[in-house]
Amino acid sequence: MERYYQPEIECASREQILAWQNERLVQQVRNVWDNVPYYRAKMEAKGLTPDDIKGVEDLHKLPFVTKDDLRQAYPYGLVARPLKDCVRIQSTSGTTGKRVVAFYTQHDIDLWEDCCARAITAAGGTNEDVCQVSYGYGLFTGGPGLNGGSHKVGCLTIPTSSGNTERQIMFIRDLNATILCCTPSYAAYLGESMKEMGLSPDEIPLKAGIFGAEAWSEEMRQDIQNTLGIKAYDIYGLTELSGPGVAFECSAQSGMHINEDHFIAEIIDPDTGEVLPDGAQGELVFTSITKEAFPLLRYRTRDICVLSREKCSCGRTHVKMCKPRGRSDDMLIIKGVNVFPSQIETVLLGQSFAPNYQLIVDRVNNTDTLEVQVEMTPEMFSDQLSHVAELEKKLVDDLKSMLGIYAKVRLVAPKSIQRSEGKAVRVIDKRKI
Ligand code: DLL
Repeated sequence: MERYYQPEIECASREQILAWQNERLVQQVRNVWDNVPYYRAKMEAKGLTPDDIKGVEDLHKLPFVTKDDLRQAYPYGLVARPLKDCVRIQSTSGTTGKRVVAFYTQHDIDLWEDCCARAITAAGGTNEDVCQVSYGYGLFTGGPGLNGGSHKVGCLTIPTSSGNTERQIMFIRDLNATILCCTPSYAAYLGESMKEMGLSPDEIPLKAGIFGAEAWSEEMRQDIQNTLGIKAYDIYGLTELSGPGVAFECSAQSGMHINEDHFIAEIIDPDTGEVLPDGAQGELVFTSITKEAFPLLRYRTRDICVLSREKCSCGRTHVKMCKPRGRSDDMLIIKGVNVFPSQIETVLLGQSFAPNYQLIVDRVNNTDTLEVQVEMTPEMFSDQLSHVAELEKKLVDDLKSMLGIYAKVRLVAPKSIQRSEGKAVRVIDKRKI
C-alpha cells in the first residue's frame, strides 16, 4: 500500500497545483522586489516590475540566477528577511570559490523537513521504523534535513552522521535500523563491509534506503539493493533550495517527484537559456515559491535532466525528474568530446564491476588522455591473469562505443581506491591542477 505524508498535497489535481504555484509565485516576486535590492536591480535591468508576473506563464520573463550571483551576493546579498528572523544557515560542500551560504527561518526549516518526511514516507517509513541517518551533519544539508524529516514521520532516529563504518554497522544490527539514509557510494561501501563480515542480506534488518546527493546509476541501485536486501530510493536536492527533498522517489522507482507546491521546475537549453518542453533534455532550473529567508527565482542548477508528466502508479501527481544525467559543469571535455562520468559508470557496472572507480584526465603532448581506474571484485582478482587482460580489453571496447573515444583502462586490486563517507570523488582532472 502506498503511503503519503501529506496526501492532499502530494496527490492534488494539476489545477490545484497550478493555482498554488500562480499565487505563490506572484507573492514571491513581490517579496524579492520589496526586500532584496540585488533582485530588484536584476529585474529593472530587464525592464520588469512585479506587475509583469501574473503567474507561471510569465516565469520565463524573469532573469536567471546563477551560482555566480550567489557568490557575488555572499553572504547576505540575497537574504529576504531580517537576520533576527533567521534561525539557521547551511552551506555547500563546494571546494572552488566562495561557499554558498543559505539562510532559513523556522518556517523554512519546517517546510524543508516536511519535504524530507514525504520522501521517508514514500520509502515506506512510519513511526514503527528506526531510521539511521548516515549523511554528514553540520553545514552539509544531508544530515540535518533527513534528521528533521525522520522526526516528523515519528521514526526512532539514529543520528550517526557519516564515518566510523564499524559503529554504523553495530547500530544497524543492535538497534534494528530499518531505513538507511546516506550517499549511494557510502551505502555501497557499507554493503561491501557487511558482506566481508559474512552477513547475508536477510541478516541485515534494513528494508529501505534513501540515497542521494550524488549521481548513481540504475546498475548501482541493483547492486546496493542486492547486497543490503533493501529497496533503494533516490532523493535529490541542493543547498541553495533547502537541501535534500526537493524531489524524491516513490514505489515506482522511475524518477523523482518534485515538490511542486514549493518549487517550480523548468528545463532550459544550457547554451541559449531557451525554455524546453517537458520530455526534452536540458538544464534544470528551479524557482522556490515558499522560501522566506533565501528565495531563489529561476536558479540554474547545472544538473542535466528530463521532466515527465506521465501518470505515476503511486498516485502522486507532482512532475517527475529523471536521475540527473550529469552536470553541465561536471561534464568533461576530452579530445573535444563531451563525457559524463555517469556514462562510464553505466559501462562499468554493466560488466559487474563494483562502483569503485576513478577517472584520471590529463594532457600529454597537448593531447587529452583519459584513464579509467576500476577495482576488480575479489573473484576477478583471484582469477588467472589472462582473464584480467580479457576484461580490460572488453572494457576498452565498451567505453569506446559509449563515449566515442579511447580510454585507457587499469584494473586495480579490490579496496585500493579510497572510499568516501560523503560524496565520492570520481574525477581527478590533472589539466586543472
Ligand atoms: O547534495 C543535498 C542532498 C543531501 C541531496 C542529501 C540528497 C541527499 P549540495 O551539496 O548543495 O546538496 O549538492 C547539490 O548535488 O545540484 C546535484 O548535482 C547533486 N545531487 C543531489 N542529489 C542528487 C541525486 C545536496 N539524487 C548537487 N542524484 C545537485 C544526482 C544529485 N545528483
